[in-house]
Amino acid sequence: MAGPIGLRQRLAGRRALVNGYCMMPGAFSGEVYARQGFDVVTLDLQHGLIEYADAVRMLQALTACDVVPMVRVPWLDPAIIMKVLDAGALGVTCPMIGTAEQADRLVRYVRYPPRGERSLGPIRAGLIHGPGYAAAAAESVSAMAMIETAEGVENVEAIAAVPGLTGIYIGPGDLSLSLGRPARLDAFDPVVDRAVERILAACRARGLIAGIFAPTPARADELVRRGFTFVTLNTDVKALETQARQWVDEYRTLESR
Ligand code: 3PY
Ligand code: MG
Repeated sequence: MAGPIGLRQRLAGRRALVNGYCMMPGAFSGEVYARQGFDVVTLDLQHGLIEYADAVRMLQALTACDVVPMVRVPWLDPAIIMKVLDAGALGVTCPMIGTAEQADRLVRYVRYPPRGERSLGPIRAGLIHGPGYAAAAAESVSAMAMIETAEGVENVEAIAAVPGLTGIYIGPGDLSLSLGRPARLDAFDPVVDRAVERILAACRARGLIAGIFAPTPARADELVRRGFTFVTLNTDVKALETQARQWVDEYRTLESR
């Protein structure tokens, strides 16, 4: 029996995966967002307003949608990583990975023995992804390490060499701040750009998924043409904010004629 469709399976034959970030708690808002054509939807438990119980309901909603469900965990903490995987997330993105030792811990929390130390009990994951879930987990469940500090950049080649890592995801905001540069997401400062290039090269050398956040579709396209294979198109909050503001402004203009 074929295993679940995780990031690698979804990427096969495509140039890049388009990811949507959910910051808002709510099964319905998550479902609406997940039905807009994204390949992947990531529930953000780091900066988003989503708690674990919200995440479970949102993962239930995502099961009815054609997306790979991912979670950005708040930190490198085995408890929350294992809980969201047991609840059905097909991978985690972990912020602020700075060393190969931290990347190795991430992989160990995501992978079952012998490679890792994930505890066996995929209570919802087994139910929805099928009886072969645990056997297929090494292929279908992703471990994405976020590199977003100067330390992470310095160690990126060693991080990329950690066996069992699926990919690296760049947080350009934190990375810019850590490098002492303004956090610009639309066009990188040259120092940030060099760091981004080094991370991309390390991913390419190891055949890892290379992910990054993009504030606009044009920027996402630029980054994919540069070689990224996973691109986040802003967030659900920004989508709501932008569209609502545009409608109101448009109406005010019409009203004032
Ligand atoms: C950052 O830009 O720091 C991020 O974490 C984006 O997801
Ligand atoms: Mg960040």
